[in-house]
Amino acid sequence: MSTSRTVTSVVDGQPVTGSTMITSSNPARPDEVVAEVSLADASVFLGAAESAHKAQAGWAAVPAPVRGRAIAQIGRLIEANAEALARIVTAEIGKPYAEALGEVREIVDTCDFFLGEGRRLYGQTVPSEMPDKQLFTFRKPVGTMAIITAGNFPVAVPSWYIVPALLAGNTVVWKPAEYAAASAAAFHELFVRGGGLPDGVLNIVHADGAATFAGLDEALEAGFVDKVGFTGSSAVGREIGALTGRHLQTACLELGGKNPLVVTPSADLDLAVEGALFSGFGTGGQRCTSLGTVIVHASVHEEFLCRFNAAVSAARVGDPTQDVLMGPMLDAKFADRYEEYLDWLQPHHRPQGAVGRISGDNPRHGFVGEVGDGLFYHPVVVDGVRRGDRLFEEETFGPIVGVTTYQSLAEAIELANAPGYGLSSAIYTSDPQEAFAFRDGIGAGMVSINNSTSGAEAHLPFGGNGKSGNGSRQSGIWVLDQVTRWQSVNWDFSGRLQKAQMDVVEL
Ligand code: UN1
Repeated sequence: MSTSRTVTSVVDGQPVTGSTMITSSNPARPDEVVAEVSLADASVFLGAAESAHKAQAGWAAVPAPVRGRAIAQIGRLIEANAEALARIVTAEIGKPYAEALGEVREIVDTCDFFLGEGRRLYGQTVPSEMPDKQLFTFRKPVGTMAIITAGNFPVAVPSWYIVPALLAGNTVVWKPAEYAAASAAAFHELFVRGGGLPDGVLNIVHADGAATFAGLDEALEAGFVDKVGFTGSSAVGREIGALTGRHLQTACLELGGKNPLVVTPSADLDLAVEGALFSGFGTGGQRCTSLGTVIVHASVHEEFLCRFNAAVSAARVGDPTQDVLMGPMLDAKFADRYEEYLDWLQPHHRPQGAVGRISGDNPRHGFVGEVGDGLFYHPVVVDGVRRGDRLFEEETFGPIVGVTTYQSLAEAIELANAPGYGLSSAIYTSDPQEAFAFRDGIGAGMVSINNSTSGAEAHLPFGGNGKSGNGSRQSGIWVLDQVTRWQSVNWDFSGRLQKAQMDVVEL
């Protein structure tokens, strides 16, 4: 299509082309090319890391309040260009336009939060055990961060890393998902222009996974990368964690989820249905926070299922530029993987007694608008999933929700924790004690009470446990522990050598 653009890496302020060209196409209309993307090889990643490394001291020397002002200006420019950026996101990954606009809003919220942090970035004063001596702590930037992000939130999730990283005085090499390259390029351009960022401070490298791993390995070896931020699958997260660990560096890992939603007998069932619908099928189920399994009390199971199926059948699915709950899959590779789950659900692949009826799938579900060869699927509800079923245990990253029943809250919590992820979770109840007991027992990093598993606000800690990550948290004040390291200072003005633990002051 004539409006497609060519996207290249940008290293030290200069465009860098690679040896391979791929296209990023519109998943709603696969013959519409959104961008021609020049993929870099490992040496470009290494060069970008070196540029970032060289630019870091200069950027860290800019007073933090001035860096905060740069973040403020980025936020204003993003806000002024919100609709244009959201349109690119919708065209490139098929996210419904209203959601895409919300995603851009999340960048602005993140900038709003951090612009003031430039005037705080507090350290502490700490008393000494000795006289005429004072202890302090300072937050220092980690240095250069390599940030590798998925394409389901092609602009908001990168901002969760990049905004605090820059604010704290770090420089960045960012590797976005190839299938979201145009969204990433537009974001990068607005950040560099809005913040007036010096060359080398925010580099972008479009590369495939193999080139990224090779380049990252070399960059870590050379000492050009001090910290890695990765949002994506648990499988790749393990590899990133292992690679980073080999170089004695750390990674902030935000990985998958198999997020449960518990419906108790005291729940407002209509509210629970609305929550399950958005949690399960918003973004086509392709959020790390998407709903995996509804765990519903046996006494309200039939009623919940009946209302849920009706809501799923009535949901608008189709052209993401229109008012729909769900557009197409993000990209062919996700559609292919999702097809495996659909195949598995076919009766001849179904293990004896493993799953119950596929109740919400309605092949006659009308799609909104022209869907042609787009990567569109019907939303599917599978009632009767059980422990051990793939659908119960695995993150599907697609528009499919399992349903199972429980008898006691302890059983519900056990089922909710069973798959071993621990990102998000939800409970619908009108009993505060039940809500509190769930909060206490659930292993997830995030808990919603009478709200969706997805749609976290941008200033609360975001992150998970178990297979969902390595315990790191993003967002709000908490992400500062990812982008800075504490330096402790002890200042002795006694004029003599006072030895800790040895020159003990007696009362
Ligand atoms: C993700 O899918 O990687 O809480 C992030 C949410 C969004 C972010 C999801 N704010 O669902």
